[in-house]
Amino acid sequence: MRLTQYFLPLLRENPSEAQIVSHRLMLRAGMVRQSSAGIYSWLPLGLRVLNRVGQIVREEQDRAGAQEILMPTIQPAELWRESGRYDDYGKEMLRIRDRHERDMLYGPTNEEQITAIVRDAIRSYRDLPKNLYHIQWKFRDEVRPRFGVMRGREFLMKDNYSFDLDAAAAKHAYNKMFLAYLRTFARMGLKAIPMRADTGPIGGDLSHEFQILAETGESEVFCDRRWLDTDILAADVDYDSDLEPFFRHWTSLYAATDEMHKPENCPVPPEQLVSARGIEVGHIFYFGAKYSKPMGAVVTGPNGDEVPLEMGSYGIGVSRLVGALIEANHDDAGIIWPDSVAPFRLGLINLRPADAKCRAAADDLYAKLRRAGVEVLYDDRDDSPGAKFAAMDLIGLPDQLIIGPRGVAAGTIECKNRRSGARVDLSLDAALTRFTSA
Ligand code: P5A
Repeated sequence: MRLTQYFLPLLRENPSEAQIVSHRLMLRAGMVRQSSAGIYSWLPLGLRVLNRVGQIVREEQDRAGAQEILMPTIQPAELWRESGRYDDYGKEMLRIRDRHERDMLYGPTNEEQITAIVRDAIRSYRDLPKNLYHIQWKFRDEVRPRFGVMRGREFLMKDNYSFDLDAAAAKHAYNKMFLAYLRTFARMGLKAIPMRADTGPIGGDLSHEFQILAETGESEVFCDRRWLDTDILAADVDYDSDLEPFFRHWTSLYAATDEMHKPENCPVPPEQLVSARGIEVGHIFYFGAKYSKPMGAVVTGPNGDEVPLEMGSYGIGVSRLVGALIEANHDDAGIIWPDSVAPFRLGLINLRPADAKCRAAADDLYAKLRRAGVEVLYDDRDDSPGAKFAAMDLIGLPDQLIIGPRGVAAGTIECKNRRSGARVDLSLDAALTRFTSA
């Protein structure tokens, strides 16, 4: 993509409304613009990251055996009256009346909707297990939307729902998602610690939040100091094997959110306990028959008796992750994207677009990289070198290739790694090979 053609409205100054670094950088790097409180438009650069995050989430859901669907954002109120949550949910729910005076709502979550779909389609235990997910916008009329996309009112969530015959099978489904979440966040280069958590309005009694430790986190969290030195690897475990030992291993070190942490019962001695702030990027729940029972979602079991479906639900804050990734990956000059979620793999800077030789060399390299399938953002603007360096550092692509008159005369190009700052001069061919052979 040529920068002269790209819609990338960068801001030089820090926007005064942004209190935390990710919000500031998302606005300055032209990723999002606020539409109203807690509601954002995603611009080309931001949408690329959002889609890449969504794609990693999707691949790990598919790997774990969940199947993608797409449910609507607008739901009928009757479904929520069936479960009893219509009144419980309070002012967070955006209620809408259609032209026929029917009560509708903009979904804050989809437990009721999916339970109705599965109830109407599944009759026998032989149809189980099932696990269905979607990536869809939600609306919660939060009292205090803040920190940009971190606590929005409209936000993108991956949510999925598991359906099983009995508690043991449902726990296996929970364990699968537990593993899938560890893998998902690890692939983004994030250390998300699973913590025992409160279940709030979703319900049930088994629940884990996945928390990234960050000063700007909204929740207070507690964990064993040893978590700080633990590498959470993208473990490759067979999803069909017994996952209990795996689950026990990853929950053996203490970690709990504020609501669950009771100092008097904490097994970790005070000197070994870390108290920190966390960003909740995922939350999983096992709630058994909480929705299936009132909504009549039953199957015929092996003995011919009717049993309510055992359910769990599992959420990842896809749009929140974009902010969380920046909180975890930035410096004074701007964002530093991990390769796995970067909006473009490479930035190509032509320092002197007016110089015919520079232009020819840069255009040629750009064409070759594109032909090789490398995603490149090519700064072909007529601007000062300083402005170009600052813009490239701000948007944080993993590597930069810099072409200038001196290099062109010597047949070389400068290659700068955004994270380490390391610079090397390479021949044009070597630069091409470096980024096309991976
Ligand atoms: C699980 C999936 C649920 O809603 N129902 C379906 C369950 N869980 S949750 O914890 O309430 O939300 C799941 C994740 O969504 C993100 N999230 C938000 N992101 C941005 N702005 C918000 N206002 C917001 N609220 C929730 C979080 O990452 C959360 O873990």
